[in-house]
Amino acid sequence: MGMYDPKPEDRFTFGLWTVGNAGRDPFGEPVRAPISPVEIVHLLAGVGAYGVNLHDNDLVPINATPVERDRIVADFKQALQETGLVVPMATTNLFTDPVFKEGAFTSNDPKVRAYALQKTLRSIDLGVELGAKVYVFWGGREGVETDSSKSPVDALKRMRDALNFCCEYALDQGYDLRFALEAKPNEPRSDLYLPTTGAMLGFIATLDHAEMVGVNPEVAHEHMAGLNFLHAVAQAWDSGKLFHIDLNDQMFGRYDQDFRFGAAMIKQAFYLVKFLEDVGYQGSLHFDAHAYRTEGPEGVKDFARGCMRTYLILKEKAARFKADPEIQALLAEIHAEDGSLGWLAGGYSAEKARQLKDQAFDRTAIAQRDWRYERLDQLTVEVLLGVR
Ligand code: GCO
Ligand code: MN
Ligand code: MN
Repeated sequence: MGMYDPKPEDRFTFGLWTVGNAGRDPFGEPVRAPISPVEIVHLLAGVGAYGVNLHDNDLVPINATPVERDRIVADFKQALQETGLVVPMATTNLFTDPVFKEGAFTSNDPKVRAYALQKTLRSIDLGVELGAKVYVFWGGREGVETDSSKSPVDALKRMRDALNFCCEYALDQGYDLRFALEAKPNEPRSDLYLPTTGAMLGFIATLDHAEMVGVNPEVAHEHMAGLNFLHAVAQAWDSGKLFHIDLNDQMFGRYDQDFRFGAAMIKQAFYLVKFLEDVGYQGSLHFDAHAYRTEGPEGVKDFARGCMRTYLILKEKAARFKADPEIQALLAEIHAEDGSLGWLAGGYSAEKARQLKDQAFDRTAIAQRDWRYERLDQLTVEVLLGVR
């Protein structure tokens, strides 16, 4: 077994919709034959993944009868049993069917809102039946093309009502389930509500059961908005809200690319992996991406293996960064403190405020400091390029 081969303890997961993606895009028809959920489970087990996640309709078609549903779920469970794969996360498709063209929880039509809620409750039941401990809410079509159609305050209120209802439902059923909200700035709507992870964190504080709701940040979504993904993840972590993560890659300012993890912005991917490993994030490492449209069945496996392998390589690079004497010496210098301002630590007091106002600072001398970040960054790049 190679050192970059995935193991179950790495907690790598893929959605049915990721390796199952048939390559349809706004300009072209599917290029790959459909793969059944049972086949996907075997494919994922073959490449060394730990788990598989799903939308309700990735597994059970929207028109399935209860009898068909039970048969499909039984076959799927059998595939899980045969392979040892688990289902750590589930979610609802509230975006594909035309009924959701104007939104789901935030739709102006109360029938659509109620149907979206019904679909979600059923999908929560399915997820729990399959063993999911995290339930993701991605808005999908919760947004607008024209703000003349809807008040954004009403949209937030409707979203809040729906999530409060779902929280109460899960508690009422005695489910061991936490919710993770996933932000995206645009696509498929022009503007989606709650467009960033930071916006989601602010919104969660307004929910009745904020303690059971966290976030599911996605690399591509923060990058689409031109934001630093690491900083979003760090804020979620700091708030105790990093319940799940969607790994993929995306250039700033482009269409929604969903590239293989590490395919586009390797340095950002490195800092992210380093952070997750440093803080000891224990949730799933979920790849929400798909193979290039040029690929057939072998390319899909190359894609899935590549996501996991790149993560493990970057994890090893992070260890190398930590063990590099020159990098560590520079960091020790950068973070050194002489302790002379130790009295200011530990929060406010009237005495400290008085003392601080009297303190003399030699601004010009302080400003002389040379931080050596050019050297530090070059050393980091050299670790990444494999010459250190
Ligand atoms: C996207 C989203 C979705 C969600 C998925 C799970 O850009 O389409 O990332 O893939 O993650 O619906 O909630
Ligand atoms: Mn996405
Ligand atoms: Mn996602």
